[in-house]
Amino acid sequence: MNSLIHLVLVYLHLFTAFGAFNKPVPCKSIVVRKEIKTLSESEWAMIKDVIKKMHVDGWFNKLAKVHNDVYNYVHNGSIFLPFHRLLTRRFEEIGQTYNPRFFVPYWDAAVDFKDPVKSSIISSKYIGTNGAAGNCVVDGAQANWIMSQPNKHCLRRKFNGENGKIKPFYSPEQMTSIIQKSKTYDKFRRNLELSLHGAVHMGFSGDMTTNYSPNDFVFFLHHSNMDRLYWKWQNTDPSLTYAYDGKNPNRSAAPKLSDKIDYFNVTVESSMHVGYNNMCFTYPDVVPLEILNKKKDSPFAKTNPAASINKNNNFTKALYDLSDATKSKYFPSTLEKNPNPNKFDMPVAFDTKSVSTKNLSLSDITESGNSASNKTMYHKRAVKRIVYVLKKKYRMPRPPRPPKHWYVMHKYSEKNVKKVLDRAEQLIDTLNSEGYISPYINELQSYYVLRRVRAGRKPVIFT
Ligand SMILES: [Cu+2]
Repeated sequence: MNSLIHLVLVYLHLFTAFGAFNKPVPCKSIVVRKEIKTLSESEWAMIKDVIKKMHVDGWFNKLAKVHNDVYNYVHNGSIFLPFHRLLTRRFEEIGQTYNPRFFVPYWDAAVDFKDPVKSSIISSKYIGTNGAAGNCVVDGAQANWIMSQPNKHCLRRKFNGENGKIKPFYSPEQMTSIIQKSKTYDKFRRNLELSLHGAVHMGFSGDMTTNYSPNDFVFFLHHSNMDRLYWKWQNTDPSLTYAYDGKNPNRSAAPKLSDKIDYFNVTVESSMHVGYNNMCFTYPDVVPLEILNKKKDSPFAKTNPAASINKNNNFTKALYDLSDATKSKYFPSTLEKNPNPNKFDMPVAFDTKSVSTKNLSLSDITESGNSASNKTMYHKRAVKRIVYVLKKKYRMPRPPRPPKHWYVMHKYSEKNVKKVLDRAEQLIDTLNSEGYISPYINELQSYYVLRRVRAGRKPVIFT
């Protein structure tokens, strides 16, 4: 008898334990969140039209208030990524009630790391430029918007650099290293939140450095990108898809997958699996594991994720030229035979506005009077000259350290921030000391020039 009761109890226990992990429900259709620079004219016009209507109907104000109400809980802790995934998705779902084709594009700000204001995104065609009088935004998709949270004011931006510039962001190389090196969820969350996440908020300032940052559409473009990097990391290994550990501020218990996310009243677990449970979106350069594993009936089947993306392109190859010591310390996946494509975030990105043909002219890097018969000599001298010019001119910059009020506002521990940023700076210094030229520097062509000459071909200026 006793053993029967025991058996029943064990059965019940197993049953409830199994029941606690709800089987994710696949999405019927999935929207692909494209990079903002890759949108067609009509796609961008549609998105601009939808966000304008959302603003008129008060949705920006509502979501900015939500973000403020839960601010101290959803930053500086484990719930940071699931909460912002849900907030961005909620914004997208509301937008889809205005136009079913709506999606939240992402802005890969890392690509524009060196001199962010040169990005074509920061222009009247896209999201507008720095605030004018009173720091009010007067051009772009949100020109002259008046916000009501926390009180009536113009949407504000006050770029953090000198002369209307934005100080450097973290690079795609840094993001790639974070993806490859973060072995636990909380390490990944911390590396992302404290680096590129903070740098973009601080770069724009104005509303972007208040609790009401969703007032600025840049917030959603940026968090779409944060979410892309998170979803990418989740797909680097099956054990990471549902990984969740660390600590949450203002909560004593350890974070659990069954935790409800404040305001949205859904569990962390149900938001984890993109492509399921209303998380009906993906990104063009994330290859879900189920696609890599050729799972049948995947909700991603129609989104055509390119399995080879980012793995073999010329930008990724730049990392393979680094020394073995640097590769094993910062980019261990470059030493793998057949790495998972999600372990790289080095997209081929070519911003026509920021590529200057003036910065490096042919006469800067070649010498006149070379003949084909003097090829070896010519290449040797050309390489030497190019390396000299490039190394001096095109070092990767260190992003600025956050100011004191940023730590205080987020309740970040100064020690933790220092640890993350020290390591980030070590990578930048290492790359510079190896003479690495990032393909994302604005003078992108110089990189190709160098590669061509090293390969023994005549340098060509790309225009
Ligand atoms: Cu936030």
